[in-house]
Amino acid sequence: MAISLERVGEIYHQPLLSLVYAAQTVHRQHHAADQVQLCTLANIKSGRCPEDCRYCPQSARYTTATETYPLLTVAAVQQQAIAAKAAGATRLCMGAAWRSAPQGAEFERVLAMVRTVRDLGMEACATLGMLSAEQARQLAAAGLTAYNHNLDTSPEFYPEIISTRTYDDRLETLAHVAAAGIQVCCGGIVGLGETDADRIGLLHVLANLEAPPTSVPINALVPVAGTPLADCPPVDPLVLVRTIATARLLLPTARVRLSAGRQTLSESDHCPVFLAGANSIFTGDKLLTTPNPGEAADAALLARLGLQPAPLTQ
Ligand code: SAM
Ligand code: DTB
Ligand code: SF4
Repeated sequence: MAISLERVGEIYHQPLLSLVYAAQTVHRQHHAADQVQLCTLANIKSGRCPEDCRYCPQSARYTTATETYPLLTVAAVQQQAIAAKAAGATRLCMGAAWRSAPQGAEFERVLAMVRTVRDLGMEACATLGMLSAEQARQLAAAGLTAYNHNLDTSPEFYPEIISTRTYDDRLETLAHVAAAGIQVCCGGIVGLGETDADRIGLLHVLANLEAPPTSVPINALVPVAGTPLADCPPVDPLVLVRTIATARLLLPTARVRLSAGRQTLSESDHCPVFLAGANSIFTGDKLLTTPNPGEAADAALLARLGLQPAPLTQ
């Protein structure tokens, strides 16, 4: 059932405590209250990306201190998956700085990576840029659990952030992913200079996708020196809370992932975000290229809040 933009705005703008209470109520109807899914990122191909996403340290258009390297070997990714699993992660998300997934030997190697991660008994997610329908089918056949492809912000604000591809390009790949039977992982970023209306616009699109996302990463911008958004002010943690609570209410059964940007959130800042319905995080000391809290800090966070790592569900 389609939900109107106006209704999403009403949900988002209600008094914060009422919003969080409603989100937590819905959360408890569909999820274990004190469990959080642990996912780990592997940057399988770093930097030199032809796209111009203004937030991204991996775009070739900007001069950043980011390490660049070509596609890793299957063995290297297997090692990362084993280490992530030993640290409690149940999902490995493999990211590549491509505009579109390549054809040929490199794509075959990615398929082998997916099979390797699945053979370890982990969920496998990939984010490789745009996909053809055939590539989506091949990833599905290799056992890919989910494909991450973010819409980032509202359709109106999108051209201010990325000029080298369109919102419709993104929607097309999401349709290929869904048609292949792969779970859709799709979310966005807060702190890009967008307004409440843009956050509402993104959430409205996500809630009305033909195949709604089963996981929704909400990133807080990590400002990186050399990118056009390097000087964006830090996002208000309560904006993050409002965005996540609205996502929880619109997509009750999805995993809502508190993604990039946790490094600058205190333990106390994390608490209302989980209360708002976030039930997944990225663990490890690195995201793709930027720092993340790391194993010891996250173990302390989970212990302090009494949260348990969620067991594998499939
Ligand atoms: N190149 C592929 C693509 O863009 O779809 C996959 C990798 S890309 C780095 C994955 C996502 O990371 C982006 O869609 C964006 O939402 C997020 N991201 C990238 N840089 C970020 C930053 N500095 N802060 C927060 N999120 C970021
Ligand atoms: C997502 O939404 N966030 C992750 C994952 N999907 C691929 C990536 C965050 C990247 C943050 C910036 C960096 O470390 O390069
Ligand atoms: Fe490339 Fe993805 Fe970064 Fe955009 S977000 S520049 S597509 S790696």
